[in-house]
Amino acid sequence: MRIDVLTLFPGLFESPLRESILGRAIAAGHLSVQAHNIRDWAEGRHQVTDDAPYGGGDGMVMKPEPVARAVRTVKQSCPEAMVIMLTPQGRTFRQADAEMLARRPALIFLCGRYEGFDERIRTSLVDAEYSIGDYVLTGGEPAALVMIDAIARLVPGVLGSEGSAQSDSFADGLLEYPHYTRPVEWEGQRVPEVLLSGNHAAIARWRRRQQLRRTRERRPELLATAALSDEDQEFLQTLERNDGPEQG
Ligand code: 4FV
Repeated sequence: MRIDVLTLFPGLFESPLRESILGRAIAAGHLSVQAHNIRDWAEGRHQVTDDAPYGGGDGMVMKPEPVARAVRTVKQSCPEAMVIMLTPQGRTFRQADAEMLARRPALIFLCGRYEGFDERIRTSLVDAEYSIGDYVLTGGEPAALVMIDAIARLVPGVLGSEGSAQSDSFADGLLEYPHYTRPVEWEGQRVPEVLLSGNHAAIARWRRRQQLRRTRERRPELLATAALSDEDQEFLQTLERNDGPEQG
């Protein structure tokens, strides 16, 4: 997969893309990530990339011309690339979006600053708009990094031994089950016996029930879209019936 990022601060992508899983994946050639400075496509001695908003108001707006030149230049070498604008007005990024985007050959992320982009960028050059959440960032760069991380780990070969994406939170639409490792006893807290039993069917059943319980408690709205078996439904009904003490 090829990823290009258009930003006024390409330095923000250096270390995150050098470290750990992403760093190794890029070094191994599983994906390429290039950050380009939009200012390189701005004209004039001062390479201006932003200007005052028509109609007045605070802040500055990113000019269309440098961004358009940047997008068109990158697309010359990658016509199939999907152009993604990071904006609080975009659809909220979800795991399903990460799975869909991870199947694309190439992505171009447009990172805004100040009040954002001139509207004509959105209407003439953008294929999709994403938000990572209902809060305001200083720029689209952190949002692009979040999306790149969530997408890259789904690219074949990236995760390697670090575990599989199959057992992810949200992979089956539910929150993940609790994890335990050594020591078996820590500050008086013991690892649940079933996990020490070696009985894989019982362990799988316990984990599934933990997922259902935790999702019901913390994100009940997810249950409506999760793929639930009859056994799952029965277990949820028992929880419904007796919101009493924990059941193994
Ligand atoms: C954002 C978000 C976000 C808005 C103005 C950058 C900022 C500034 N992007 N999800 N939330 N962007 O807050 O994606 O230009």
